[in-house]
Amino acid sequence: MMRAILICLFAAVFSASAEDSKKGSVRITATEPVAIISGTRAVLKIRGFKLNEAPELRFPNTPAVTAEIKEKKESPQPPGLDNKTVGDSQLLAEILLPADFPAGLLDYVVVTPAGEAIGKIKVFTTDSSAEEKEPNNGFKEATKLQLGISMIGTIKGNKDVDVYEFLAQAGKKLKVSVTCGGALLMDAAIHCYSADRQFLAAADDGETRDPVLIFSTSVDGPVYLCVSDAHDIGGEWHSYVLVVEEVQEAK
Ligand SMILES: [Ca+2]
Ligand SMILES: [Ca+2]
Repeated sequence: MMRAILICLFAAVFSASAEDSKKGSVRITATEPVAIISGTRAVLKIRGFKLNEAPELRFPNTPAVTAEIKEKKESPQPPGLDNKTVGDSQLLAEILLPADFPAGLLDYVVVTPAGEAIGKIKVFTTDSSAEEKEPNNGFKEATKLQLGISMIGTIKGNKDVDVYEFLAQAGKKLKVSVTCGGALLMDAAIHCYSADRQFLAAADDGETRDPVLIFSTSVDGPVYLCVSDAHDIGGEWHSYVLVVEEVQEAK
């Protein structure tokens, strides 16, 4: 009798945990790149759990956007990270975004036999975004940055640093933010320097591992921003968006 009860209990627990694992394990951990551009045929990689079983990627709120899954596979283990945390599978899809698609967030759903995973990807227009220009590892090679324009960059390899230059006005409060495609895989940090290469400010983690820095300069002139990974790790899951905006003071 006792044996039968134990067997029943074991079967119930096993069945519940198998069901939980089936339901709860579809998850997105990162996209690469971190943003896509309207009017382009974008190649988007999505990383997570159970994504290599996905037959479909769809856009529930935007039927004009179409996608074709080109590749599904198990993800290689990134250096210094554990696939149990950062996701062990990925898919690659080609996405066609209409030219008049507005900047904002695009909702998407990865459909798998084990359930659905819901995600959002940033969409920029060509005139609201720019791309970093390598080489940009030093002050002399800095990529020029304009306030309010979203700069898409990548920490391409270990110890890569991306340096940007923009013109600041004395006393104007500025907000610098870096958003990664997957903060589990990339731990972005910002360091900020004056025209004469003096350290001004730095940020590593904000509300998440993505940094936000608010500061102002005492003189007009160029300011340098260095974006890096806090652990000096770079690679294929390390794209980010950098934006510098003026903070509007409350009246
Ligand atoms: Ca660089
Ligand atoms: Ca960070």
